[in-house]
Amino acid sequence: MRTSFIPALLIAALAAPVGALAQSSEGRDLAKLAFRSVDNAERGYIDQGEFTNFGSDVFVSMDFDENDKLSLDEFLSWDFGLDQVAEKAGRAEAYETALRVVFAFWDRDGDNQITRTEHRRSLLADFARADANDDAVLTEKEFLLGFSVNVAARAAINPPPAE
Ligand SMILES: [Ca+2]
Ligand SMILES: [Ca+2]
Ligand SMILES: [Ca+2]
Repeated sequence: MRTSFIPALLIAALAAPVGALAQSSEGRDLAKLAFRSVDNAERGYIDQGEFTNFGSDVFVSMDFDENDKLSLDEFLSWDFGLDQVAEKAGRAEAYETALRVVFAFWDRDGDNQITRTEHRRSLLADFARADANDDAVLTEKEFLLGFSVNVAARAAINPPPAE
């Protein structure tokens, strides 16, 4: 099914640039596929409409009980596709912690539910933050480096060396 398949690709791509998949051509292919999935108009960049439309698909696929809110359980039990990568790297716990951080970040009023409005606002804020050169579109690089879910998952699975 499209809505559950694409997010798995999206998250699988997160590790591709610097993570456990970095050495494999499979990882690079996944990264390209994920970006193209969001890049609906196939222009080589993502605009805000594509980004929020994609986010809305993801929201629906996560909202298991269809109450228009995401609980932490729904958020954590959703198959991000990176679970196995984290497991292999011995980072399953850090990965789950990263997902909890993203959940808390998006749950703006702290009531342990992410509403559609909170989700949409968070994605818009993420889009603005990821758009490093402020040209209102995200390149593949901006998307992978700047989107909060990507950043959190990458940090969990492939943490930067301690200083
Ligand atoms: Ca729900
Ligand atoms: Ca909330
Ligand atoms: Ca940009």
